[in-house]
Amino acid sequence: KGSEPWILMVTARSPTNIAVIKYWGKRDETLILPINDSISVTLDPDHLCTTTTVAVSPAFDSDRMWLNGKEISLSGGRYQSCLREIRRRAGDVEDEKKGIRIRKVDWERLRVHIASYNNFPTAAGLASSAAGFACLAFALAKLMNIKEENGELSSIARQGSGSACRSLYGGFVKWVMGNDASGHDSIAVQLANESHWDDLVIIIAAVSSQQKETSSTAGMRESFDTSTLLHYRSKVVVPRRILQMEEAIRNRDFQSFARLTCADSNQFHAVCLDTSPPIFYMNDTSRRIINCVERWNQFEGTPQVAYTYDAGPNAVLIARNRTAASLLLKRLLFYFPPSPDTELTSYLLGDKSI
Ligand code: 2P0
Repeated sequence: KGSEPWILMVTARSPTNIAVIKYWGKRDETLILPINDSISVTLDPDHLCTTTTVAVSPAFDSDRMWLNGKEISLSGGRYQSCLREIRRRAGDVEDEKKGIRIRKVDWERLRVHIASYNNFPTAAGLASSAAGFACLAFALAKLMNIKEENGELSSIARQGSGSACRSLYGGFVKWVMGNDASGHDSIAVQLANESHWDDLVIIIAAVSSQQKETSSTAGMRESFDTSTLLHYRSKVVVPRRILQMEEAIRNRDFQSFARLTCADSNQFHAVCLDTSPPIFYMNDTSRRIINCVERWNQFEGTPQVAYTYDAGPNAVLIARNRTAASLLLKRLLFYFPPSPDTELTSYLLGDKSI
């Protein structure tokens, strides 16, 4: 109003996701295009999520960002890609109450401020960039009045961090690798929403608070360059598994879901071992948890729990229902009594109590 500088803000929240068919390896590092499709489960937004506020004002003279209260540089290629792609699609914005009118062309000169918070402890070693870039793309798109069409937003989040594109949807999500060199068809699609299979209970066993030694970005580059298993996996194994996983999810077939989830996690870690020099993301505790789950599933005759591990030692355990989840928690607490370095947290897909 008048000559007073105005400010327009949007706040969004985005959960992280856990891949059950893993993404590992890029065919284009700048556009972040993967060498295979992947499938993930998006966690309940009440847990492991990022909250981001984006603001625009004529008083701002540069793009700036704060992460958990500390200013970080936006000069990296990934932030720049996201900001450029978002600005290119910006639309007209009008706020009658505040008397603000921003035209499409104005967005090129207007600067934004971004404040982002993760609600999960960094000590848990689960600080994923997935929730962060999904939230950033979503909040900026709302601020700049961008119409979401054909997964375009997921394609922008993807350019921040590959796995981020899957966090724009709830439930079960597939990141379609696409074929085009431009990356416009490398987008996320929802396979089933969060209520489709709400018996499942996700438990995260944080077994180490240490930071991983090899980042995902560097790790997958090294695997791409040196592991023959990775190329066999992406061409032969994953395409088949994707179809089987889609069917298992459609039919809520836990036996197939668990078999595929565990097999894919194990193959991903086998690829890491097949990389030169080898990458070790799991530790002894991770392997002991695998043993514990495998033995229990074998004893029951039918799988009760699936395990999956990302680029770190923490176990993500998916129980078939609440009964299996409470039995699992009891077992874990018995075999791995709490110590300052272990932490158990349960994340439910549907109901919020266990
Ligand atoms: C996944 N991970 O599908 C796989 C499984 C880790 C193991 O996506 O370089 O942080 O930013 O695209 O997305 C981690 O990789 O890597 C990851 P960039 P990102 O969830």
